[in-house]
Amino acid sequence: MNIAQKLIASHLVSGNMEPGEEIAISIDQTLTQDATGTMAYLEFEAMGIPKVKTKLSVSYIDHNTLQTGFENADDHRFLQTIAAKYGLYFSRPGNGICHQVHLERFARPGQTLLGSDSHTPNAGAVGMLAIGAGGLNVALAMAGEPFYMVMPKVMRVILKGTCRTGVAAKDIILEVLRRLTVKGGVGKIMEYAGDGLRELTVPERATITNMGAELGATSSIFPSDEQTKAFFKAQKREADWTELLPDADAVYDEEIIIDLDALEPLIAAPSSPDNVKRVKDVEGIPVRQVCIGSCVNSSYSDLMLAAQILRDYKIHRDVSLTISPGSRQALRMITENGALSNMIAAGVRIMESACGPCIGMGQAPATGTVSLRTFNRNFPGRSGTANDQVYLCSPLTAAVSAITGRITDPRDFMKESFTVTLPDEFVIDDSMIVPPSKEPEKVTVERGPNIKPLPVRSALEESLKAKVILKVGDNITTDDIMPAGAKILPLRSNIPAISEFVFSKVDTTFPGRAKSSGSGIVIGGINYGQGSSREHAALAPMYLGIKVVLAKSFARIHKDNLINFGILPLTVSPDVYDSINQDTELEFYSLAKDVRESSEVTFKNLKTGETYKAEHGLSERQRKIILAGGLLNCVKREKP
Ligand code: MIC
Ligand code: SF4
Repeated sequence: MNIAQKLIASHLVSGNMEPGEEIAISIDQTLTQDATGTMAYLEFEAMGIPKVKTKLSVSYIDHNTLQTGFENADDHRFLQTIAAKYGLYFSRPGNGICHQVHLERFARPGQTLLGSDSHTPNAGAVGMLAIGAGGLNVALAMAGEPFYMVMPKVMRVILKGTCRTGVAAKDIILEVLRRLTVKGGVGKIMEYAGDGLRELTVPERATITNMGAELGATSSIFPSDEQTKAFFKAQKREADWTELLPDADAVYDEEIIIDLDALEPLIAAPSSPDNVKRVKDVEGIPVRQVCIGSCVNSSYSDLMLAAQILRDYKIHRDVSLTISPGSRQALRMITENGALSNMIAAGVRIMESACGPCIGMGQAPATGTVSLRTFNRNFPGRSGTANDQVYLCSPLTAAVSAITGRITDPRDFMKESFTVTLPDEFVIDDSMIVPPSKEPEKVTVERGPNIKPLPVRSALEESLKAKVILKVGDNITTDDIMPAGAKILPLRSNIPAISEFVFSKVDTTFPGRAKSSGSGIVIGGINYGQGSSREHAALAPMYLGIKVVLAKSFARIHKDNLINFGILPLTVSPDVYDSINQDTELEFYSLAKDVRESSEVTFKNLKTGETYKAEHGLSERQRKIILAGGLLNCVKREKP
């Protein structure tokens, strides 16, 4: 078996491990972050379970740390008290980004992790099967329920050789994205192998597994080997380490080979992580902002790479360079070894250890200017500026370009080769991780006015007549459906308020039109709902009356979220897509019956009289959820 199969087999609760079949696996650990966590814990509370049933569950605060009003602070209090009451560890604001801290302090080879954030596969860097999911799925895992998913194919990515000077781990994953695109990983686990792994440290591996999310992959995983052991030793967690390797005769469904010796510095141009070019091809473009950080490139090693380049230089006068350390551990280490001081001397702006600019929490770039970021996503407008031009690159390319003021190939700039070796010992200080209360019955959950109850949908209609409220194209992201950023993100615990922003970057009239129609439909192209795990991209449209989403294909997490909140995802052919327009009225005359009894749903275009068929492809379990109007209704109904 390969590593992915070993991990699935050792956690399999039901189903056959045949690619495409629905399986269920047990979950050892969960993580949530604040922007998805408030809903996840409201959902968990609704299940009426006194204590989490996982081996370990951690609640992090890292997204909503810009407290411009009471909302985020209210959420923090709610999350801290709920963690204390229900048996969770709580990582306080300022302690770092969930994926970085989890890797450092909690991830374990051989275990499973479910996180309400799409970059949860970051922990795959240490041989953990780590999967991103909607908050409700994470809530169920905390309640001891298994996680259901389609058995993925396993793609072996063989890394050969060693990266040359100026080439970093980020360039490896950008190369994978260049070859496979943002939908190339859908239904797959990416498993890394080859002699190139020998030199690749855990933080570098995490850059690669983290951005597997941009491929649409279910997860990404590395073996747990000597490099992993060295990382655990340096984190003073040697006892948590176990070896995990593929069998010598392991079989894979697909395979690609990357020759690291031949790899060049790469960059994802606006506005998609798969719009990958050679840095050389875009060299010279003036840059006004450079941001180093986000969960993909904010480790101690990433910051040290940048610090070594910036030493003895000043940042170009037209460039604003920010750094957001991924964790307090990383921040303390660069503080104690003097690297931070060098960076301050060079002119960096220091942000807190949090997601920050990656999710538009400050640092929106100036109009019409280029922002170079070490982040993982450059979806349109995500930075907070309309028509933004965000490029994604390695910390090397970012630091060098901050000095020159133009996109620069680090190989032309670096006089010497900089390598950052894994420290023998990381600074260990878990004082900002609060353990669960020993007297949970005495803890009162604090609920400020920003915490609003969860809306629920009624059972699926027997028949439905509804208008298409919006028609969109391919690769629509959840940032398009439910934007984030400093203004909208604080409303994550308040569905009525946040629903006013659904599709606001695409069509500001959407919420009003959907609400006044009472029932509505959205139609999209390929890979609908790619990107984040935010269930608000399903919950808020459901609140506005959206009942069905028609698309040529769906991204995994978003499809699950739609089902969880009772919106029926239907796959349509390109012909059907072409013949349906915005405002077309459709009639589903036997909707519930079709879902119950067939794998297809029949519906009619009331304008042209044409009749169509669309696949729902739902498993027995998913049919029940849709018919009940969502997963919470099922869970409640099953309770005695
Ligand atoms: C993201 O990077 O888009 C986020 C913000 O971390 C999301 C989660 C969210 O929307 O809260 C993700 O990646 O799942
Ligand atoms: Fe935070 Fe950005 Fe990572 Fe999402 S991708 S978890 S917003 S740092």
